[in-house]
Amino acid sequence: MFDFSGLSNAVIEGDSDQVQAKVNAAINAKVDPLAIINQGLIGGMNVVGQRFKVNDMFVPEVLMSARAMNDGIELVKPLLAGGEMTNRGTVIIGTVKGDLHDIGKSLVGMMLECSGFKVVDLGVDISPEEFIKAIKENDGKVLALSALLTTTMLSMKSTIDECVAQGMRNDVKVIIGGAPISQEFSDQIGADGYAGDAAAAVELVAKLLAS
Ligand code: B1M
Repeated sequence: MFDFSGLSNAVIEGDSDQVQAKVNAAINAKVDPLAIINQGLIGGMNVVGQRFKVNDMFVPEVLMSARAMNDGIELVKPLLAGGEMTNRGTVIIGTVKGDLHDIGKSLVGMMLECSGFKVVDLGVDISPEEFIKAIKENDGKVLALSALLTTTMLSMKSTIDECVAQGMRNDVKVIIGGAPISQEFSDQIGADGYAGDAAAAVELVAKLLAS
């Protein structure tokens, strides 16, 4: 059983060199790549979140932790790749208007890509109009919206409303996720589904495209 606490602590300390060393050790020990991400890297980031909340950590430290986590993810990424070479469908993903959080969204995008979907990642602070434009330009079959702030959750509804207004709602499945999001909220705003983490998002997209 691999001890993930050292890896999590390196993320909390924002020590990229240590994160990379410990991720490499885990890879060499043949630890499941998803466990490295979920238990080691995200496990550390969750502690960062709790400390940020009680002002025990501040923005520069949080950003260093985020960067260290991303450096670790980059090492694990090639192990997750190798899904089907065919495109199982194009997913347009982005963080909604007013929201700059991109770590979870990027993780979801990466996992989808590794599972054989084509992913168009628009980045952060994306308006409903920009999402619509990307769906049209890329023949998007799934729209994946991320929000981390309670104040930006409503932008998910505006984006879905814009799909309806453009007459595209029946042509695109909409999934939503992010720390403040729930299935109840998904039902309220008329999304096709909610996923709590990246693995669940992959399952949900596959299910929606099969139906
Ligand atoms: Co922000 N922040 N932040 N922040 N930040 C939170 C979200 C917060 C909960 C912290 C807290 O107070 N405890 C809080 C929100 C409170 C609320 O609204 N309820 C908060 C706040 C208040 C703010 C600011 C307003 C702070 C300020 O300036 N006063 C500000 C807002 C800026 C803005 O967006 N306009 C802000 C800024 C920042 C930083 C820039 C410093 C940095 C972001 C860096 C970046 O993303 N490049 C940051 C960070 C890092 C966090 C915390 C600490 C960590 C978020 C994270 O990356 N987690 C966060 C606290 C927390 O969540 N514990 C916090 C790791 C990531 C892997 O998890 O994003 O949840 P997560 O993604 C998960 C799932 O949610 C899910 O899968 C992922 C993998 O499991 N998921 C999806 C995500 N998107 C999905 C989409 C899907 C499906 C699943 O389908 C489409």
